[in-house]
Amino acid sequence: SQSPIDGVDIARLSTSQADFDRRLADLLAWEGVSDAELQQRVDEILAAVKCRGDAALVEYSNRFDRLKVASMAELTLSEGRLRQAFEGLPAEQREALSSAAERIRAYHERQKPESWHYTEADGSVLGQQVTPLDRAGIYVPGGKAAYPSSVLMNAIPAHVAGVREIVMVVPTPDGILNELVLAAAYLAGVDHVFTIGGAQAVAALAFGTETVPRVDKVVGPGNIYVATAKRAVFGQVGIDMIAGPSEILVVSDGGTDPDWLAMDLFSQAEHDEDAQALLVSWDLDHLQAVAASMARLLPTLERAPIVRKSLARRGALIHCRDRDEALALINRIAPEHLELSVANPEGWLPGVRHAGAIFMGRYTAEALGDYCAGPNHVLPTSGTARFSSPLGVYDFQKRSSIIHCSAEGAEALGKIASTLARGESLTAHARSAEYRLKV
Ligand code: HSO
Ligand code: ZN
Repeated sequence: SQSPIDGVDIARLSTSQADFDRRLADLLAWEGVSDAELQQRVDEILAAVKCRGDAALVEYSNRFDRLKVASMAELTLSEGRLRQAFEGLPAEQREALSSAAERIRAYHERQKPESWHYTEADGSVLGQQVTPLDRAGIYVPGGKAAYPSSVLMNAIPAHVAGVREIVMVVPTPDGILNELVLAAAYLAGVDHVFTIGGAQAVAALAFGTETVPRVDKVVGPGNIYVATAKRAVFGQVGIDMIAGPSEILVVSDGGTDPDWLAMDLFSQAEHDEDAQALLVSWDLDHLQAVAASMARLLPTLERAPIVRKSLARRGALIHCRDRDEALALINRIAPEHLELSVANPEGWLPGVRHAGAIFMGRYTAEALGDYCAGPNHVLPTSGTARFSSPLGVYDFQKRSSIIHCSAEGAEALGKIASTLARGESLTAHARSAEYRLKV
């Protein structure tokens, strides 16, 4: 049921088709595989950086990024260099980046969780203290995948969380620096920037070297080497998610301009040949109208070849019976981005259980959220919105439990603890609790 006659090669599905469930499952399937050979190469790189530090970083950077540097000093950017990048931007870019940063900061300020405590009748105090990580490492991909907006989205929540030191790594293939990326690092409050990348950069952040400070958590997207390295160092350090290709699910009631929706779908499809753009509607004529818009607009895109592939590989126009069936599809797909292009999006919200970010109404293009609305654009992909959340301030903090017993409290708890401890045959535990009993 592909219809290249319409000029756009994209799957047409209908929930009434007998094989709909299987076809949808095939479309959604995504595995970021790394084979045994790749795993082994990554392990070698991690081991080399762990034992030879800076020397290994210099060698790998020369080899993989085609550089000719002699020491880590040449792979270190000063704060002055970041400021210079910011000040050197054309005014329009500088202002856009600054307003985006301000809005992202304001949104994340609201996310800050409070420490809390309560006092019991006997004067004992119980609570939870929230503290930031000491150091966070941010991986920024190089080359064409380098997104300044992602620098803001990763570094600002860390900064708002109160992280003391933010270390950024970004590869510079052939020595090419991205000025917008450096400017974003300057705005977001990044403390150190090293122009290294790949598995070796993840290793440097996780283990530390003579020059690169060891961090407590590594965040940020990367290619398959970076993802494999992040998986491997997890446990020694924290990591964020391992992100899959970008996805969008648009649900339309038929009342939005088809050209707008076509471009919304393209906006995610242009990220990647494996990106996923899905449109769901119960209005068949509307689906047809969006398909016609897509056919007309696709040739006008800069990244038409990528969009074409992504739509043919993983895109779909899905016809469903009604609003309830659309909601069921949303929750089954658990999309990274959900656009509710409908008349009364608030009415839908209580029914949406799984989605990374929800874009409400006809005017909220997903692209606004990618850059500047305020919420984070680092979101759970590949159905992981079932159990995880957008990157946020909470990812750069942890919680400590607080227990402060009064003499009376120690008495009451001591009896319970000693009984349970004796039940576990842990008598030192029992006696430690009993010492504090008055009788
Ligand atoms: N849509 C991407 C983020 C992004 N878009 C960056 C443009 N630049 C996250 O899924
Ligand atoms: Zn995007």
